[in-house]
Amino acid sequence: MVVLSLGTNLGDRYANMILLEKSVALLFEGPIRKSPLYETAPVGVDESHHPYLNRIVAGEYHGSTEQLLLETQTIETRLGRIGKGELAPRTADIDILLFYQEQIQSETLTIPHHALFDRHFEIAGVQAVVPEMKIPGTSIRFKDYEIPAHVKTQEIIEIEQ
Ligand code: PH2
Ligand code: MG
Ligand code: MG
Repeated sequence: MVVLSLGTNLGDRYANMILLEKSVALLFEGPIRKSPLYETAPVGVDESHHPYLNRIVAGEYHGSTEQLLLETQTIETRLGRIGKGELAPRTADIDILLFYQEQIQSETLTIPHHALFDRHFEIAGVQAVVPEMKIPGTSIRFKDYEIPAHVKTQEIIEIEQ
């Protein structure tokens, strides 16, 4: 399974999220698994930024990690993301959280995502969509991973299924 985080904190966030979901569904082979829709405080950025809508999705992908990165960046650009600033508010943000059991540290990619275990919505969303998946490099399943207390304090609101 490949697991992505979809995010938006600018403009019509609900419309942006629907477009993100539709675009990503075309990348995956077969059915797509979706977490609840979360509203989350921006993490790692200026606190004045708008809250994000985030949803974690999973599916099968038959290309390479680099191909997936290019395809997700193309979707971000098409949905109006301006520039590549990691910390800027954005209409469309797609982060690659997991790519099967791969562990990658390259110039362009860090997989699992560098903040996966530090962001409450990311880890909760992964547990919702791929509970049986093993944390890469370990024999621990995500459903058995206990989220540390300091991460759980980040507020996430479940808006809808
Ligand atoms: N993405 C970031 C930085 N901060 N905060 C939230 N809540 N959601 C995000 O998707 C997010 C973020 C960079 O990709
Ligand atoms: Mg993000
Ligand atoms: Mg991002």
